[in-house]
Amino acid sequence: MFRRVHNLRPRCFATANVSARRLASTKTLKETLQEVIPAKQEQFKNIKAKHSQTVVGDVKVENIIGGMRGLKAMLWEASVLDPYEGIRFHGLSIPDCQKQLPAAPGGKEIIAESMLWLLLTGKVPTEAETRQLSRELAEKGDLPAYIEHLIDSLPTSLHPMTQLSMGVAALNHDSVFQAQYEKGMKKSEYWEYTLEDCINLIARLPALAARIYRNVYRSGSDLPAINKDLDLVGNYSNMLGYGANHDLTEYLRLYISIHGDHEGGNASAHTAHLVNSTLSDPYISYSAALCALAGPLHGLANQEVLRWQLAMQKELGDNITHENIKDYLWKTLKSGQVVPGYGHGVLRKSDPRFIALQEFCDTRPDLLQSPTIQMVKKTFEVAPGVLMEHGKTKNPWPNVDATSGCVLYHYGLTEFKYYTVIFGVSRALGALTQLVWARALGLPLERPKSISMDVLEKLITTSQNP
Ligand code: CMX
Repeated sequence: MFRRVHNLRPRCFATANVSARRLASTKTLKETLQEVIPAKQEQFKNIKAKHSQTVVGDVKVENIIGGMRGLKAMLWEASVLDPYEGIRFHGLSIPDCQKQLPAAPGGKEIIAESMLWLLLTGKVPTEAETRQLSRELAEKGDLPAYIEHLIDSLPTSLHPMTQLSMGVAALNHDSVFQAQYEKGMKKSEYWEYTLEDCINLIARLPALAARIYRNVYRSGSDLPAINKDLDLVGNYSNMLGYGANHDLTEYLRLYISIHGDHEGGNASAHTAHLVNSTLSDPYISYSAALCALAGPLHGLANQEVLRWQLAMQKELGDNITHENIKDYLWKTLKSGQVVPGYGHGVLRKSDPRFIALQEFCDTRPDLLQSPTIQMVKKTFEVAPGVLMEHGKTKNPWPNVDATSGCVLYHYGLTEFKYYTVIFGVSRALGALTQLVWARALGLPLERPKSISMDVLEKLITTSQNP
């Protein structure tokens, strides 16, 4: 499945508790997984055998009626989200990843392949491993003809996210997991075929997403062929038609990498996990996840931020001051709408992904001059104060979507209905790789208990009068 190359460079393990360096020949992704899975299976077995009845938290009524916020009820190995510090991928913060994960040749930003490797194995890949994975993804990246026909037959007025979800679902025609399941594979083999499907899907997402873009916004113009020497996002940028813009390609690399995973409880990752727990294959599991991502409280927020910012720009004209942004924010809130790009289900500080993207802008003079980016900055200077005064949101600080789309807009990728599709290409890194772990650990069908309000009231009475 993967080609083996040899490399005697020292390589570090990323997991927080493993800082050892070792000398080793370069492994394939599957070989690396075969190495790390037994220890994790042992850890899981031990927890299950010794601690199944240990109480590690309690369930409050607010958890039941409040969308299960804060309820620790799901295993997810790739990342942990601290409300104040933000995301860590296998113990590495975003700045750690920016220092340690390989970039593209000639580039500086993290690439999807190195993040994918980290999320899946918990290890920082070597340069050679990263290039090897890039080549494998490029070799597997072409779309089957039936998918091209399907996508080309859709009305261009159909939302790009609906098209993406349909295309991903239809790719399950080639699911090896499904084929092997029908033949009667062993449970211990589930993860291997899940891995194969996940890698094939991640490889094909750029061509699928780019085809949707070309059909909807470029009259169905032809896509360039996949360049086997380029990384996944380099090819994606090329296929979208922006490959000549090095800065945009670098931005897409950074954005797609750091947006790849955000714990397991977010709506898209959780949906993939839930659907896959029924042993639906990774394609239809991720197709369902994309439907969750398409909601304005989740992934569609980056589209909504742009729409909101442009409406503000139109109304306020050239003379935008802190004072009139404040008035505009109040107008939004008083009309009963949310301020897109602000607030979060878990975070209680500015999102480090927002900070990383802002830092990217700070290194490019053209972005610093951009009226849209300047407005993001000015809004950031005012919005938290307004939201605090408004007093509803638990987190008045910006999330990643407060800025992500505005940079794309500046670089000429102005079709903001498409932005969530880019998020969909990105979120596959986390949501799909963790399906491999769910199957390797043999996690069961997910099936929480629901109760009615009458039952809840009885439970409340019993707990108040024990
Ligand atoms: N503007 C106005 N009101 C907001 C708000 C915002 N940005 N964020 C939260 N609130 C409101 C909620 O609507 C809720 O009001 P009600 O009590 O009337 O229902 C109240 O504040 C409490 O909400 P919360 O507990 O702080 O936030 P939730 O966990 O319920 O929701 C989120 C989180 C992201 C959906 C919410 O902050 C929001 O709607 N933000 C704007 C949309 C957005 O940017 N989404 C992208 C999230 C990033 C991602 O998907 O990764």
